[in-house]
Amino acid sequence: MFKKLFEGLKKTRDALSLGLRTVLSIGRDLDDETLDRLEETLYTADLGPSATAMIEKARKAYKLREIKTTDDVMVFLRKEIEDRLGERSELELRGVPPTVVLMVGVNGSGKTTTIAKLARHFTQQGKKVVIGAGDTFRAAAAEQLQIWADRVGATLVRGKAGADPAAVAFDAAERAATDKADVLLVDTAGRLVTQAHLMQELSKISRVLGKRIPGAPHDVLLVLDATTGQNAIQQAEKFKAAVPVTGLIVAKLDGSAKGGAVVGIRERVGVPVKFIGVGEKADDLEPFDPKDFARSMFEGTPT
Ligand SMILES: Nc1nc2c(ncn2[C@@H]2O[C@H](COP(=O)(O)OP(=O)(O)OP(=O)(O)O)[C@@H](O)[C@H]2O)c(=O)[nH]1
Ligand SMILES: [Mg+2]
Repeated sequence: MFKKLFEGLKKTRDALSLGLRTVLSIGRDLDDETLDRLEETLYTADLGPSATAMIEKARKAYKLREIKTTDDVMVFLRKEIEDRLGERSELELRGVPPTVVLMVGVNGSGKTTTIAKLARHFTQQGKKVVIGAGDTFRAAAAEQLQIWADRVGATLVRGKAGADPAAVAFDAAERAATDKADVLLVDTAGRLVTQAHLMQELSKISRVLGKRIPGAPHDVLLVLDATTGQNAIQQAEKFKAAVPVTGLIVAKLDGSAKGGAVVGIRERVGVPVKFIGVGEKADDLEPFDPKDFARSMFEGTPT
């Protein structure tokens, strides 16, 4: 399990490694210049403002002689990253099925692929999964999902091309309820955060689900593209204003050297990261583990 995360973070680790190795090769004793250099290095993996904040803290600890060596500072930074990422937070199914999960995000962030991965995650646990093809905007979207649904053993509920996505969501909720499914995963079309009417459409889909299944959607997952880096923070704020986002999924971590942005995103958005996507296949999804994440980023440095 840990291996996939480790491989997924390869580009990020590569971005960090030269700088970290240089710092660590300087010698045992820490100084201000080395801390500056570390800050720059963290920026190469898109840690952004979190890098500045962490180095500030490290500088204070250094002044107080709490950390003295380059080894100490690596341990310090890893712990900082872990703390900033928060506790591990899993996607849990409720006692009363179905648990309804609404997937939202900008165009191409990885929503549909992530639905397929989640469907597989649950069917493998013997759960009954219904998927709602709420992206009625692109004709190919339902086709893409049908192939995935067949492959992972989930039931797909789809509407006609151009149908009201909220109506499809309602039908899918109906089906999930009558079939006594454990999980309903609802896909939505990608949208720009500036498209006000499309952002409102998400609230409508959310409301309609709640009309058929009490408390639904129980989770609203925002899928972010890791290659977006720090900009994902603004995206998340806009989605949070439209729907009650309960978790983040950072997809395409494998294709990004900006994995460090996850730290800032988690901190600033204030919503836990539930999963990370580390590839295009159905099993390239991992529950997010802050400890493993920090460990993978800094692999090869003193512990
Ligand atoms: N490498 C990699 N590619 C991914 C990952 N997740 C999704 N992709 C790819 O990203 C592209 C877009 O994925 P989709 O799942 O269609 O994205 P979407 O958010 O549903 O897109 P729209 O519905 O058009 O908004 C596809 O080519 C996927 O194979 C991932 O974790 N890693
Ligand atoms: Mg899609």
